[in-house]
Amino acid sequence: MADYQEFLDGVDREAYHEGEWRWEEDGYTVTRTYHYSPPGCHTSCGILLYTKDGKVERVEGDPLDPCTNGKLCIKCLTLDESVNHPDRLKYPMKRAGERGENKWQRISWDEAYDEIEARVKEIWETDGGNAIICVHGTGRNINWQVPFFGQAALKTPNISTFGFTGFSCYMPRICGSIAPFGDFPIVDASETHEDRYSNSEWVPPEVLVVWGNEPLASNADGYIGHWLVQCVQMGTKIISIDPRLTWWGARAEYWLQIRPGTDAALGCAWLNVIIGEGLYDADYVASWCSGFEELAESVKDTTPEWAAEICDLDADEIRASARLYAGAKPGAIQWGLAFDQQLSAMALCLAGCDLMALCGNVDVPGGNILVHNAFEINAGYASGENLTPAEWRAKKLNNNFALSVEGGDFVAHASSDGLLQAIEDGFPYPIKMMWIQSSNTLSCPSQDAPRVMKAMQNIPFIVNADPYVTPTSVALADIILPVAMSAERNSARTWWSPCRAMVKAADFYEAKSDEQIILELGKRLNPEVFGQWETDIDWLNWYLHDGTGSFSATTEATDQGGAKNSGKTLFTASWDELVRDPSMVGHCYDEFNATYNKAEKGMFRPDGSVGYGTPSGRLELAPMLYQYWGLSTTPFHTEPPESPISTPELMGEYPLILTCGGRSFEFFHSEHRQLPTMRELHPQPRLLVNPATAEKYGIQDGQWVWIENDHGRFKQMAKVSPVVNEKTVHAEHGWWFPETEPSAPYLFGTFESNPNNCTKAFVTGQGGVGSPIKGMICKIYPVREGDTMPYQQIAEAGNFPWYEKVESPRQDEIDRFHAALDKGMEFDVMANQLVDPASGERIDLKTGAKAEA
Ligand SMILES: Nc1nc2c(c(=O)[nH]1)N[C@H]1C(S)=C(S)[C@@H](COP(=O)(O)OP(=O)(O)OC[C@H]3O[C@@H](n4cnc5c(=O)[nH]c(N)nc54)[C@H](O)[C@@H]3O)O[C@H]1N2
Ligand SMILES: Nc1nc2c(c(=O)[nH]1)N[C@H]1C(S)=C(S)[C@@H](COP(=O)(O)OP(=O)(O)OC[C@H]3O[C@@H](n4cnc5c(=O)[nH]c(N)nc54)[C@H](O)[C@@H]3O)O[C@H]1N2
Ligand code: SF4
Ligand SMILES: [Mo]
Repeated sequence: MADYQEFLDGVDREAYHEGEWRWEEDGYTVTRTYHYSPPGCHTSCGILLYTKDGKVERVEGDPLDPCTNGKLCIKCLTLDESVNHPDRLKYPMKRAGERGENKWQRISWDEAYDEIEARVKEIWETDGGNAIICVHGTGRNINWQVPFFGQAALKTPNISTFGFTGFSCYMPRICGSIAPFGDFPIVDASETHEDRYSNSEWVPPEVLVVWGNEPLASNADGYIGHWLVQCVQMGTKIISIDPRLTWWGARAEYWLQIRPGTDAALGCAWLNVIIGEGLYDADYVASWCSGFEELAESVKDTTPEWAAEICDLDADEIRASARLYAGAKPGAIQWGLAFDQQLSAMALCLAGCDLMALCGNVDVPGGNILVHNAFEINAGYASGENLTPAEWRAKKLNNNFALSVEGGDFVAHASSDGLLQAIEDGFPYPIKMMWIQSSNTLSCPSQDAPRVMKAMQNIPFIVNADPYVTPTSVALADIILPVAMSAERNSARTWWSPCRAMVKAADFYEAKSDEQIILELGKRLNPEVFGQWETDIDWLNWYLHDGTGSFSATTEATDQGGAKNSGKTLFTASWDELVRDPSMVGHCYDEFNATYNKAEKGMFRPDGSVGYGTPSGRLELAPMLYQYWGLSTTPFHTEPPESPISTPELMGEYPLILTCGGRSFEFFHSEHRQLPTMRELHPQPRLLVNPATAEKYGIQDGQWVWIENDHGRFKQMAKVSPVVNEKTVHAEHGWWFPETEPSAPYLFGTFESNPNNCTKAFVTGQGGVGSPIKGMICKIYPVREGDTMPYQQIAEAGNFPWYEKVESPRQDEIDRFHAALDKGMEFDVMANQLVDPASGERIDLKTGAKAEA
């Protein structure tokens, strides 16, 4: 497809019913729409759904869709398998036995709603809305819906991806770019233009740095990987920074096989070369950036030789690759999850932004463009904030409550560690209910999964809304609600551009869409707000036209720096028109995102003045917001907590570096494990092991091996391959085995292959952000008959024999809290003081000293 015009000319537009959203063909009804979760994905691609009698029978890519040009991944091509699967949850169910027994009784939606309504209202009376935790997973099609529900209906500020220490997905990159840039950068592969690769202003990046991301398998964060393949076909050169050889590394000018968890050192070294050799765009920096002196001073000693030692790279390659990026006009950086899953998260994100800014690659064609959600349709964490009563909102369990970090509350989510602490210790107050919508908490996001399961057993009431029965449901839920999949759902979304609509083409038993469930329950819990909307489509129209608030996950960032909280969207058509109008048929591009050099045009600042959406109006190489948040204002490297450098004494026992979670084409996190096609292609979890390492430890290709650290162990099947080096192994995440025993303690084998037996809660980087998921150490050895399996071990002893619990960094305060409560004192959460109800005397929890009210 390198010649895009040739591709377009080759498509028979009439045969594909251009301008039509639905037609009849060979006995099928064909619906032109977009896929978005469930089943999960971060993006949404143009599909043609072939249905018969309300059932999906076939799916094709839509070649007339400008976002994707008819290309689909295997997950969408086999959508019929996931939507029609017999394991799907068909009716609302209530637990009939003990938790874990997998005994359920079918109930009606009304019965389910009655019970949920009664429990929520009781908690409001006794403990306040803050005693409810509202849980969502990654950026599926619930991003704006579930937070709004949590705030406006459950009336809680405690909304988060529970279990996921350090906000270690995307939040670091969002906060880390909002601070220096005021907006979020993505690589310009022409995706904001409807005429795509033939757009007259657009050019492909000259050099693309693919860094801690595998865009082809992950299509992560609203970004589709094959856009970048098209760029490569048009001449873009690649630098791959990845411990694993990927499609990108195999085609790269430089493949930097970095030691996991050390990227910030490499970032500092690139900055050192680019500043030291004068390779940056001096005019641009003088006109548009601030903080250059401070940055230059901070990286003057972080030489390639210094970084080579830390990163296990060659100094000359570091230097040469830095020169290649700096010399490119334009250069672009495609960053990924590895940025968030290390202790250096915030510093590394800043290094990435500093590189983009220094080289003049921000908001230029083929560089890193700064984007908003199309038409400023920005409902998100802020959209329902004011609907939570202020007293409960103030009790959000952010890092101030939870951790020892100073700097506090700059991420919109509640802190997972704060929540874990509240559940485990009742500190600063007990948790009474958990609402889970779109997360398989036990199998996927929870760091230290066995600990999290044990903690969740303390929560009196748990509801899980999911299309499938999951290990989390069986182990912990009291009510489970069947969720409609995307082919059964009316919805709309913007994650960047264009705005897209999903339209219902099928039905599945009593499953309801996320929007319907939220609306129906919302009407019971907060009729004043949810009573405005009669149907899901009314609510979608609100989203398209009025659903304001900020996309940004940072409350502070949007108050301080961003220009995104515009208060009104610019979209004027109705949801119905978006779906049906021949000029749109499901998508609509906006002007803001298609415009380059927006700072010159006064498009970032609320008052229309020239500049970026930062406090100073400049690209802040040493951001003021970092200072305000209590973070270092220049990039620096933090060594992983366990590594050859931090803990040489442990390397005898755990000689290998462990990274995990690289995405595969077949699965989205813990999803898709039921599907025959996926399991045929990818039957078991794979541990990548270098041939020399395999030989050293007596491991054969295809053999089950234990991966073990000082915390726990899990087993995966060795895939002996040279794509990782001798020192490193790479494990997969999200595995459970729907074909196996559901009930406890086995729980579909959710602990057997879970790398999160080995990850830890309460271990975070600066600001309480980032955790070292992608940079651990381990040993590997073959699984032998008679070995104790993780599920047995966890059932019998709660965790592994050599398990070391990481306590909260504020354990002394928790102990003081409990001692005081035992003596009949009360806790004033907002003042962080213990109060003697008889005398009125107050003690500061932090210091233990007497305090004033
Ligand atoms: N070791 C390790 N652990 C990791 C990672 C890693 O790299 N390594 N990655 C982490 C990352 S980045 C993230 S974001 C988390 C993700 O964690 P989660 O987002 O919690 O992912 P899942 O466990 O797949 O849970 C999703 C559940 O939601 C259901 N679902 C899918 N779509 C929808 C929908 O539209 N509506 C509703 N109601 N339900 C839906 C699915 O059936 C599934 O059961 O995992 C983290 N865990
Ligand atoms: N098919 C599929 N797509 C998905 C998901 C899924 O589960 N399945 N999950 C979604 C979610 S929530 C997310 S966050 C994204 C994540 O998607 P990506 O951002 O692409 O992240 P990963 O696939 O975890 O890892 C990307 C690359 O980082 C490399 N890597 C590992 N450790 C390090 C390190 O320390 N430094 C560097 N530089 N590289 C390292 C891995 O080898 C891998 O090739 O994908 C989203 N899309
Ligand atoms: S990126 Fe792949 S899985 Fe996601 S919507 Fe597009 S085709 Fe489907
Ligand atoms: Mo993620």
